[in-house]
Amino acid sequence: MLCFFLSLFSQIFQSGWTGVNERTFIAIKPDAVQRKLVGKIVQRFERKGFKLVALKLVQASEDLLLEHYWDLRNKPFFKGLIHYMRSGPVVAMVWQGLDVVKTARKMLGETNPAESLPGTIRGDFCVDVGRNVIHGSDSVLSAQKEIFLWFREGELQLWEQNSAPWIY
Ligand code: IDP
Ligand code: MG
Repeated sequence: MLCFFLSLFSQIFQSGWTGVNERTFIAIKPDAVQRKLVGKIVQRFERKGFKLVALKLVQASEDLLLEHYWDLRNKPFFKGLIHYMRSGPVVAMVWQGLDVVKTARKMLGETNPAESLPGTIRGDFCVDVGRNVIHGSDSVLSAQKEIFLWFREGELQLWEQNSAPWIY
């Protein structure tokens, strides 16, 4: 286990996934897809100035979700969470930019929409903690783990964002 984390740490720093190249994993959950919120949510990250590196619509398998939410396996809501996440397709994305992990979490709001300020995604688009429309990695390390879990190498696009000099 320790070896796994040490190797992830060294990968983060060797791969240059820091500074403006920092990446995070964002998933638009099945309720938001059903409620036609995909465009509005993607637009918030675009408008902020972050760079889209990967995007796909996926029906997540049980195995993938068990691994993704492994830390929560002993929570009373775990079974319901897996069921919710399997109830329809998810829009899986990777976004890149300066401090993107922390900033994206701020853009999402709190886990419970009732505690999320207006102006955040959960504050504006949902009311129930069990239907909170979006996932975002909570640290650079979990972002790295989640990106490897949800995407294959070739699915991440390397491209020049023309607006970068106007953002940085
Ligand atoms: P996060 O998504 O803000 O990081 P976590 O604590 O990692 O929050 O929980 C993962 C997901 O589990 C939440 O986004 C939410 O969908 C679900 N969840 C968390 N707490 C509860 C709860 O008390 N009841 C039902 N679902 C919950
Ligand atoms: Mg979490």
